[in-house]
Amino acid sequence: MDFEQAAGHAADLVHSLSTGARVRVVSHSDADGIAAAAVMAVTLTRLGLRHHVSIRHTGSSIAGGVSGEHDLAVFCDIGSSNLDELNGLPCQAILVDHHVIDGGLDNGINLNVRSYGMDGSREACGATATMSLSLAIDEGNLDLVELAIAGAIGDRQHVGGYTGLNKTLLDRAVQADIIGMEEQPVFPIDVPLMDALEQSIDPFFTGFSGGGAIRFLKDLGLDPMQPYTDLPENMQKKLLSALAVKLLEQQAAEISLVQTIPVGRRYGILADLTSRMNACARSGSPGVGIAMCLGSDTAAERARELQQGYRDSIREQMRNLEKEEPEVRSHLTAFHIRDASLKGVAAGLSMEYLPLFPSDRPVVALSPQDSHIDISGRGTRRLVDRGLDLAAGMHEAAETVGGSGGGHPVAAGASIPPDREKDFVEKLNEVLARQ
Ligand SMILES: [Mn+2]
Repeated sequence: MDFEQAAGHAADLVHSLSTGARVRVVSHSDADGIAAAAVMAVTLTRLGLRHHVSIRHTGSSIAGGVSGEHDLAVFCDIGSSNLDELNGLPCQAILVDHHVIDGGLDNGINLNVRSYGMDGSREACGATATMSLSLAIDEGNLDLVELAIAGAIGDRQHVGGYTGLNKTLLDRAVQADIIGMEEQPVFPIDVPLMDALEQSIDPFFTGFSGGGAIRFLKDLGLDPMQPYTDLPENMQKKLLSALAVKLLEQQAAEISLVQTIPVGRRYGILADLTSRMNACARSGSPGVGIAMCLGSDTAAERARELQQGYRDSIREQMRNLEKEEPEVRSHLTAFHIRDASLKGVAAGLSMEYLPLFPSDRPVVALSPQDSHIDISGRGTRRLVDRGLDLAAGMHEAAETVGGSGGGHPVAAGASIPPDREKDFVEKLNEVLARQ
């Protein structure tokens, strides 16, 4: 059976429910999960089915709240490592996921894309898989595809270009004029340039705080208060090339300042929608993210505030790192960070944009807690192509010092005892050297 057929069967199961039936939707606490939950919620609403959405973290019990009163449970972007739990449910389940699945679902329909030969790390995410189910239920749901693509961006599946199911859905959306592919600078274009540049996180410009951005703009003969959109074309070009030189000077790994990006007719720049969903998830308010996707203006406003707060803390972290000298080893760069929730994103951005963090080796952020040290590592796709496997490295190095670790080749984490930091970094450097 192929994925589309299986989605058809799952759609039949949903259609077989009588009006007023109760459906439980369980989804994952990240941007992809929020997008998937929103797609599923709207799909069920349009069918007149009562439903309740819960957002859960991986690693915990996820099916709590599903009871005999429910006629169906749909798990989006989560559940593939909870098969025992799913198989023991008092009602049937549909599993729509893209995470590694170990075992089988014999209490419903498995729509994990990996079970149908798709690459769950690049070709399909929880939200695009859920979108397929939604389309199998009703082709008229194609208008929800903006959410699905925003979910794929949340799981960074757009990096290197859309492929597989993600591409199929994006192409359909473009053809139906629901999404437009537009060439846009990577910084905000409708706010004063000084703010756009000073507040930019990806790319991150060093030295742009405390008036640095204003001086840079004045040196170019530009009015810092003018938004990019108001500049004549020749001045836009002048600014872009000056910024490219600036990024070269700070030895940035990535210097493309203009990108062709998906812009939704309803939600606008989809990466921006993703960033708002992400901020909601990280601040423990996934419900705000879902409500925003469902069209609530109050929720959209709150999500903006959360996004702003999250971006502020990342920027502050990057400004601090700018002044810090990291520990550069032969095969990794390590630094300390106080706020553990920012360690992953700070590791990734520092490697890309800070001159003292070499872009040819992974970055490891260590965040000392009361009883242990929380660790995040980030690599690049290029390094992974050359043999880097951070998950294996973190696992081995953490085990050696009595901790635990794992994740993905390009992004991994570990937790180790408080006094074993030196040994851990030493061991990890050694393992990465072997790779
Ligand atoms: Mn996902």
